[in-house]
Amino acid sequence: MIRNMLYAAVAFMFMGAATAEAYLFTFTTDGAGQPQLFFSQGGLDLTVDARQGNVEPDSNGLGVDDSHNGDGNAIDGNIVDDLLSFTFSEAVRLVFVRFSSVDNNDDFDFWVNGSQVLNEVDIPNGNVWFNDTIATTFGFEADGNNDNFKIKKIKVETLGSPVPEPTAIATWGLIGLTLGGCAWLRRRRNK
Ligand SMILES: [Ca+2]
Ligand SMILES: [Ca+2]
Ligand SMILES: [Ca+2]
Ligand SMILES: [Ca+2]
Repeated sequence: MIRNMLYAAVAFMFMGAATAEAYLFTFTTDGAGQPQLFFSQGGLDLTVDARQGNVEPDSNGLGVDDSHNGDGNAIDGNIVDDLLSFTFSEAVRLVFVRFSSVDNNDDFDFWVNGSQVLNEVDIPNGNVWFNDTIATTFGFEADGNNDNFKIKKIKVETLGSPVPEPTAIATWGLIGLTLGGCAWLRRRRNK
C-alpha cells in the first residue's frame, strides 16, 4: 500500500515538472535603430525584427522605421506596411501584448510563424489578450494610413516539460500494482 502510494507520488512528480513559466518583456529603453534587437530573460531569448528597415526603440515602446523618407518611427502603414516580429528561442504561449502611441483608428494584423492569421484587430486601451496562441514567432503589422502604434510589453508563457504519456503513467501504476501484489502473496505465504 505504502509502495503504491510512493509510485503514485513519483508519477505525480513527473506531471508536476510540466509547470509553465511566465515572462514579461517591457520595451522602454531608448536606443539606436537596428535591423534586429535581442532580449533575454531567465533563459528565454527574444529576437525582434522588422520586415523592412530598422526596429526603433524608445521610452514608449518598439516601432519600425521602414527606411523610406518620410516614414515615422511607429509601426505604421505609411509608405510601406510595417511588420514587427517577435521570435522566441522556444515555442511559447502568447499571453498579452500592450500597445502604445495608440489612437482610436488603430488596428493591427496578427501573424503567427510567418503567416497572417487575423486581420484588422482593434487595439483597445490596455492589454490585448491572446490566451491560446502557441508559436515561436508572433508578428504585428500596420496597414492603411491610419494605423500607427508601438509595442510596449509582451507577456508569454513557456510550455514546460511535456506532460508524461498516459502509457508512462499506466506503467508506473502497473509496477506499483505488481509490487503490491507480490507483497500480498509473500504475506499470505508467510502465514
Ligand atoms: Ca514606421
Ligand atoms: Ca511605414
Ligand atoms: Ca489596418
Ligand atoms: Ca492612428
